[in-house]
Amino acid sequence: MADPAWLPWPAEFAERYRAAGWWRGETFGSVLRERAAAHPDRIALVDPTGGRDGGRRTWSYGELDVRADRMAAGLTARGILPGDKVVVQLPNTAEFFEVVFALFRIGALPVFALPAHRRTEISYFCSFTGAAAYVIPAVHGGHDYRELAAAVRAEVPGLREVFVADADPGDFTALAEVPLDVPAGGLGHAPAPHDLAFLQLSGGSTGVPKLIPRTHDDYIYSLWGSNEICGVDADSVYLVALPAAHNFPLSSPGSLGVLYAGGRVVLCPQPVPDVAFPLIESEGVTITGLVPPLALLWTEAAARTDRDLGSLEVLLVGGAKFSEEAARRVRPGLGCTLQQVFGMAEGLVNYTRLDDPEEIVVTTQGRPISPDDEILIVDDEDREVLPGESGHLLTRGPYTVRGYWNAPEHNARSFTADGFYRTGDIVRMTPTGHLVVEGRAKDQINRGGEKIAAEEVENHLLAHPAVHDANVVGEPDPYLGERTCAYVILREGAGELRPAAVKKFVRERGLAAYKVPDRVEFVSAFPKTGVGKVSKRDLRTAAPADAPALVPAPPHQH
Ligand code: OOB
Repeated sequence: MADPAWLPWPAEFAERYRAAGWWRGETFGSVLRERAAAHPDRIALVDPTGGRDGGRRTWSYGELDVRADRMAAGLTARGILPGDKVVVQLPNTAEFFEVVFALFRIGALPVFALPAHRRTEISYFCSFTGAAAYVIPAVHGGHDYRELAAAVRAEVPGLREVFVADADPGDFTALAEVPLDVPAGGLGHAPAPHDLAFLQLSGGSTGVPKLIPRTHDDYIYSLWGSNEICGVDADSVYLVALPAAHNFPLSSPGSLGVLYAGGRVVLCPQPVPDVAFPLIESEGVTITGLVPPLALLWTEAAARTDRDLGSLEVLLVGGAKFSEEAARRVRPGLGCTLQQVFGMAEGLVNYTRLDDPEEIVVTTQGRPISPDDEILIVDDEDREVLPGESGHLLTRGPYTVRGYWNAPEHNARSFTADGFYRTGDIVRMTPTGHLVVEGRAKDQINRGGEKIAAEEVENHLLAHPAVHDANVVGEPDPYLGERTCAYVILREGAGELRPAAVKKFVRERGLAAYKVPDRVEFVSAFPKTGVGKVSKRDLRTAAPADAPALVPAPPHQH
């Protein structure tokens, strides 16, 4: 069923990708069915804290398959139909997979929210997609999602159902009450391989996040393509350390890649060494993926741990630039092979290969999955740069989308007329064909892998009655790589305002905590470019103490 808000690949490209064998004509629902038939008793999921007594729980492929069917039947009975959108905000628990595979079976589209998202983001996802339902934990990480759901419900009356993956659902429906026997004759509809499977979130550089429409065909290609490159097979044990819904731990090769291969997925409730290392030891984890700050933390902690990490063969690091020095420490520290991964939820994923020389592994961000990934590196006028020079990365290919969901204006800016995605990344290509990420042209802060659109935070700052103008930029941080600094000009006569009050204001607007500026600096003017626009580049390089371009604010404003 074609979604009118989605731009599919032009027919000649779709035919080419099918003929090349990249698109195999499978759906997530059919893949799970086949794996369950082939090896019903093999363990698919290990949820170390998900049991009734808070202990370890495992689901075999057969059990996951039956659960997905029953959940699909129950959701259908509650009016979730093919093409409906369902915002899924679940932590790293087995229920995440039960719900998501049930939606895949129905042909309803999960919209993948992160546990960190709050009222503003979730209300936007629900209203923008016209979501039929929203799925939450009761409490996670000290946050009560039922309160969040109540606030979202009040803002988005069209949201019909809230399901709570917990015994104590409050005013909503417990997920455990949903499953039903599948009616004779099945669910009545099975999605086609070229149909949309879900909407993924974009890191974004605009005022509101954009949604990325992915099909069964294209996403499944990125899974098995990743599996081949990362050596994932039925013996692989993948630890989901990052939030399960993020594209990296979901598909590079991630939980879905490992399930495709018939391997085992272990869910890690928190990505810290104290939680992850015992799981690596007890579950025999062979592969996992981390953002650079966590990779650093793990490498340091490995030197002091009593845990045996010997089963770990591959550590994937990506989401943000991994420094060469840190990359060099991975093998000696953790005793495993490093693979750098430079990917994006819009599609293109690059990996260093397992047999690449060490120098390439520590100094590049890899090369694309597919021979059909087209890479262009261009200057500001879209002309290709000379080989080895750096420029804007544009890409097109069998698992890179042709447009955001329901966003024609953004699409005109983010995609070229012939369908290349403008990644916003500045890269160069080495003679070996590997990409090195040199910087970013998009107005985004990459805070240790978490993406923050400057404009989104600026809009919230501008809503403060005392704020005249605001600019948000990234500044170097030794641990996160980058952190956010908000430069704020106060209104004349606004009186006193402290940085902490500005942060509190942003938090109370209902934004994810990682978007709250790390630092707030009051100024009386912004540095300008030659043509009189605010120069974010000068703001970025303006260290607080020696900022010649910045006129210090009058003392009463500090
Ligand atoms: C991953 O996906 P997103 O959508 O959260 O973010 C994509 C952006 C890229 O355009 C780039 O700016 C940055 O994140 N990025 C990297 C990087 N990996 C991602 N920048 C430098 N070095 C890297 N290794 O972040 C994502 C998706 C799939 C796999 C891995 C990461």
